[in-house]
Amino acid sequence: MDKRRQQARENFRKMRFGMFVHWGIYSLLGRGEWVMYHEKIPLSEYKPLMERFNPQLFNAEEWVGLVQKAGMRYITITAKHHDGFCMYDSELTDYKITNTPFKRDMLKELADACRKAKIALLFYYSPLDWQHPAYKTDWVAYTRYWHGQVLELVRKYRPYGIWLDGCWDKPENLDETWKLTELYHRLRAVDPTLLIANNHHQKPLPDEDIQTYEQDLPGENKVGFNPIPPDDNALIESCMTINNSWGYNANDTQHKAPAQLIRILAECAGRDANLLLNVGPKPDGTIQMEHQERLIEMGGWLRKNGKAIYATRGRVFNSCEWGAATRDDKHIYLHLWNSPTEHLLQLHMPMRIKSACWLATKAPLRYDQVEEKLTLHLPPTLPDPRNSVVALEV
Ligand code: FHN
Repeated sequence: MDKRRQQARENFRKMRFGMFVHWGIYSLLGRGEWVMYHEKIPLSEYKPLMERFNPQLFNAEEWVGLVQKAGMRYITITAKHHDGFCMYDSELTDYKITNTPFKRDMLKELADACRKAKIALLFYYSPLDWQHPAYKTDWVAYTRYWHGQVLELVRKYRPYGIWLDGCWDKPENLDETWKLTELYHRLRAVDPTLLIANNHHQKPLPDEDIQTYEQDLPGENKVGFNPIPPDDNALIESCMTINNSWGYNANDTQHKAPAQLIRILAECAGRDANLLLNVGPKPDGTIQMEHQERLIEMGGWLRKNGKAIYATRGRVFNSCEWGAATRDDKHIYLHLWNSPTEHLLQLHMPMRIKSACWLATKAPLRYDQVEEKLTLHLPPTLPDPRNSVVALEV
């Protein structure tokens, strides 16, 4: 593997936390990104939505500022979702944002803001396309179209990676059907460092870098479409929504509590995975306050505990009923939110512990270690009920 791509993979793993953005003309209807399909809206009624799309409050610098406040290190944004509408100035279609009243190339503005702030930017692209006539009638022509769009995205905007989603629509003989290996080689001829994710829910192909889990922790399959166990040769990333919707849904008020989101981040890191946490911007270009507030609270927690998340590795213990665990060269970090009874946490610890403290305050913590048996004496209530991190120096 190209050494620059290997380095890009390592850096991506260290980022640990990214913002997923699902944004398109569907946001005008406020009922999620599948509204055209679920409500059987004919193309003749759906496509004219573009004539109303004018998100005058969109400000790429503000979005990047929120990402930084949240402690996120990258953004993965929909360049084109299943509806086929392009949120960038594509040369291959007129069905695009620069042909709306907004006129501006949103993806270019975001790419410029990310470059300035050193935030990595990846593009979600849906090979599944509900509007393109060739999708159903001329597979060779459609393959040329969608491959051409992914190539133009990489050539024009130089993203950190590409995140494909929709090949599950034709799952048989995946690589041959979608000509994935051919596309990946062409993409890497443009940019040898490019990372590739493909949310196809099958075993990762050799040239794919990121194995994705959707609304599930890695290795779990609670929602039923993440059956493949984590691949040791792949980067692992879980993508999750804050409520239950990817695209803006005005009626979805089931927003996860900040504590739950902080724990999900720790559980992903504990499984050696990144968390890609989603927002669905409104048709005016702003991100709903309930999501901004949660992200800012996560950023506050990360400012005190980020050492236990960024640049750490997971898979420290086989199970962590009390929370999660991560590690770096000199520490094991225990993420605690389910305090054991009697407030004594007993662990099998083959390494000699040199010290134990609360990461956020550096206050020491009493412990005993007899050979490989470590006992931590926890207080009756944990200092941070959302997730209290103990740093064990090894
Ligand atoms: O159909 C898409 C859905 O709209 C959304 O983009 C998620 C995000 O991972 N992926 C697909 C559902 O599996």
